[in-house]
Amino acid sequence: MASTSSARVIICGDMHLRPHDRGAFLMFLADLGQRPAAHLVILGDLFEYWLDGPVAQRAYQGLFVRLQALHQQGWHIHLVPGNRELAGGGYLRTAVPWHVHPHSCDVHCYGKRLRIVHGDRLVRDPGYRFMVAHLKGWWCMAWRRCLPLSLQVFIARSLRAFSRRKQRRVSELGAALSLLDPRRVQAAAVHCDTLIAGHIHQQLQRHIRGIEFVLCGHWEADHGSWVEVDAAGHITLCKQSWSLNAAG
Ligand SMILES: [Mn+2]
Repeated sequence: MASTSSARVIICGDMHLRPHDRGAFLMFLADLGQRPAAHLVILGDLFEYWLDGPVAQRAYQGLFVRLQALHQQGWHIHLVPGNRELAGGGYLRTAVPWHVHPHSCDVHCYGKRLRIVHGDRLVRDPGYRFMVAHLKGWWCMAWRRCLPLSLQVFIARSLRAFSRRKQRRVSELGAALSLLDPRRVQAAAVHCDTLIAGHIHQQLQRHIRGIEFVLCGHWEADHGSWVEVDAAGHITLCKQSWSLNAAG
């Protein structure tokens, strides 16, 4: 679907970029540089996994340079960290001059109140919630800092592989959407009209318990989907493919 040049807010997430990735999302950022400056909200899982430190900062330099260029052109960049950025710290916060919103980012357009979240808190997944609580515990943070980086990378990759296997099983069953908990959607949308999320890797717009609910989709190497909001608060679901031969 064509994108509108009058967009005031562009929302995207679930890029799952690997170090030195130069696929569709980086080309998308280059395309944004040709458009009038607006707000870009990245709603998490920008990275396949993020281990806070100089190694990660160097590995994603190509991405950060593109985001930095947008910032210099007047774009306001926001990050709502996802579950892949659970280990994010000072290096992530300062990698780009972006606004980091720990849980959600609220946007007001012509009296319409939009809330942007990653979406991991909207699904029924007790195992995942236990893991998040565990990873965010101070003792786990301290323990992780004592491990050599190679071991941290091994653990992060193992968790990713486990999560991918689980995701594959769920999508084979066509059950990703059934994990959505309407009560959680309702609770997350208190005091807002529209809730925009990612995490489920689907793009849709529907009403759940009286709330306009939008899933913004995800990114692969050669294509991606996102959401645009214009000055009047109209929401457009967008998707596009890029030729990888054109990758710079
Ligand atoms: Mn996620």
